[in-house]
Amino acid sequence: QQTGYQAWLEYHPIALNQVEQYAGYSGIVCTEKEEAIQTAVQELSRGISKMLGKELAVSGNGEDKVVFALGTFGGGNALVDRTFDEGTRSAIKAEGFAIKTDQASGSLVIGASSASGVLYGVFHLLRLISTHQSVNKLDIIENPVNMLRMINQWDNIDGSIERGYAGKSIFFENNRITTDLTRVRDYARLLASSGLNAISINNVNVHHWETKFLTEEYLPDVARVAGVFRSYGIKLFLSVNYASPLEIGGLSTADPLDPAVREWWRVKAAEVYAAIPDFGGFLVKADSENRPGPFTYDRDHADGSNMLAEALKPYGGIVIWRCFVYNCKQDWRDRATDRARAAYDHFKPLDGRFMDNVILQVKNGPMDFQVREPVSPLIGAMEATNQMIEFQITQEYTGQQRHLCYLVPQWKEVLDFETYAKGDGSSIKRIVDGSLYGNRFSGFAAVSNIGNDTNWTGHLLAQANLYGYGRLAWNPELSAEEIAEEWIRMALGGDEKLVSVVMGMLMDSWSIYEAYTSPLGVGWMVNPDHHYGPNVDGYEYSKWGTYHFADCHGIGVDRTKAAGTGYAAQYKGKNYETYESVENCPDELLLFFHHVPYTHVLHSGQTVIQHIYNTHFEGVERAEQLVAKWASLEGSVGELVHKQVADRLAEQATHAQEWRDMINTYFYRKSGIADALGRKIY
Ligand code: GCW
Repeated sequence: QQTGYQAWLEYHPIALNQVEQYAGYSGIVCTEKEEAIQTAVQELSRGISKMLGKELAVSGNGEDKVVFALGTFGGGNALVDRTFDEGTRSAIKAEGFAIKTDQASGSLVIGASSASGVLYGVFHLLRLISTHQSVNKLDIIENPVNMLRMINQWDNIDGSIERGYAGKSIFFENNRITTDLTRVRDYARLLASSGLNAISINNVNVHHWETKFLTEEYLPDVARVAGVFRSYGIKLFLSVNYASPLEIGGLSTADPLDPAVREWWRVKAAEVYAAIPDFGGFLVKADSENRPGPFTYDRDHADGSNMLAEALKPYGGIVIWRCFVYNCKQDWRDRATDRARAAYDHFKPLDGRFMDNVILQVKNGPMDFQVREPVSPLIGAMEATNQMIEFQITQEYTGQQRHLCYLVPQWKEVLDFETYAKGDGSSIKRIVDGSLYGNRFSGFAAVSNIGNDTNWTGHLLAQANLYGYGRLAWNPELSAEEIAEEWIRMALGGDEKLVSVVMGMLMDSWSIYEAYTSPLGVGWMVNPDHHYGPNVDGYEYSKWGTYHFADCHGIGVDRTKAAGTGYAAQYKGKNYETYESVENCPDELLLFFHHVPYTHVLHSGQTVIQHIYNTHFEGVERAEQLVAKWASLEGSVGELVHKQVADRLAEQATHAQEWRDMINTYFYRKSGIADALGRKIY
């Protein structure tokens, strides 16, 4: 009975009429012993055995047979060396691969310049087979577009997960690192198979016990975890506490310019690398939401991050420094402070001061992973600084994996956004892949959405977000539909009706969620703290003020340069002009940039108030249609899986009504304007 545990590596058996094309394959040829290559061999045999029902022998030679051959160029596999010419070899970068069908023998040959490249090649081939594509005439060259393709776990040592919606941590329990790492290994498979190559395993909010990960009390266990990820070509990072020298070092300061502090970090780095020679580096949340940082010592983020970077540099390590820095105690009377401005205001002036092994990690939007935000204007604004983008796979503000929300279309919009940072052709994806400014380091990071729930993500369909994130990090040109289709076929099976129904559900889901939650880009309107469910004024009247300024006259935040906080002026050229102008600002972001009366007419032709009513009524109807669509699939997916998703969708439809009713009644009572269509508003 399918449970979802295998996720997209379910490897459904291939139908008999399709198996024929594989009938001749008699073995796997591999000559190399390197760990990730051995992993690749195991993965290939496992996938083939499940899909084709045959066990393949592994040998070092198979020139006269029809085989799967794999290896690095010049690594001793004659088939690999014979198959790929000089041109192909030089086109393959560090983690890339080539796959070719050898026309003479029919053998399938995977070649790469590194062991992890071979592993990615194997997963690619398995993906082709499991999505029923022909392998008769393959001639593929693939290189990952982004250098760092990273996952951030927000897991705590007590087993809880900050913003986790799929059970407890698979890494930690009872204040120790888990002793049985089987599940961690299965997670590593999922990550590598979607193309990811880096992971930080603990929460960016580093508390008391996690601070000790850098000590001998925990380091050997951390090293064991690193070993598991290593076998899948994934580098391990740790989130570190900026105040470590105070908390575990016995020093009286963490001042980044203090020689004793610098020395402390140098020694620490040496200890970490002695335990984990290929350690990735540190991820740091500093001076953010009450976490310690260089501000305490009147130093800035360049001072703080460079100190760590200097310690890691001899080992090739990097510092990933988060830009989620803002004043979380803004007073409602203070209309000049604007959280949206904060990252840019803090970091832009520091451009050019960061060491070349520091990367700034910037959230995709200026606020915090709302269903709709503009793209962060900081991305691309620092030409002399390495940057990477941070997405949130875990659905903190997008339904917490109780609601369906396929996020790949949202991420695609962000990646395709034209910043004009260096004139035309300066899209976000070209900044974060390092090509626009020729950065030394760059890439993607995202907050994971998994826990120890059997199906990993709670809502089974939320697996598509984890998978999709990896695929996009590998190649941002893939479309949201292509990615969805791959996931559906691999995880659920290839029945055509199933594929088209689930595809429709996934592709509509973001817009449905947006429809019944906060309108027109204004965001928030959730319950403070846990962030689930509607509460229009929750943050309006909280200490962590994040405002929409709705009153009886209108709603929205004036972020114009002319009359508001000036945030719009952080954008370049045409973007600034578009957002600054109430006429040109796109509807979906109107209330993010402007405060308007409820009677303001949108580009859609509707007034703001009528738009709110319409989208909320329609949003619920559309959520109800999701239930019906999934119901039509009964029998075409396993019973357990069907029921699990059906339950979540039913809950979503009910909860969407609560959203609709709360939002509609709020705005009806504020505005005094009735629904033009006379529907029931409480
Ligand atoms: O999204 C917010 C979350 C916090 C989180 C913070 C961050 C890890 O509500 O839980 O803390 O952002 O990104 O640092």
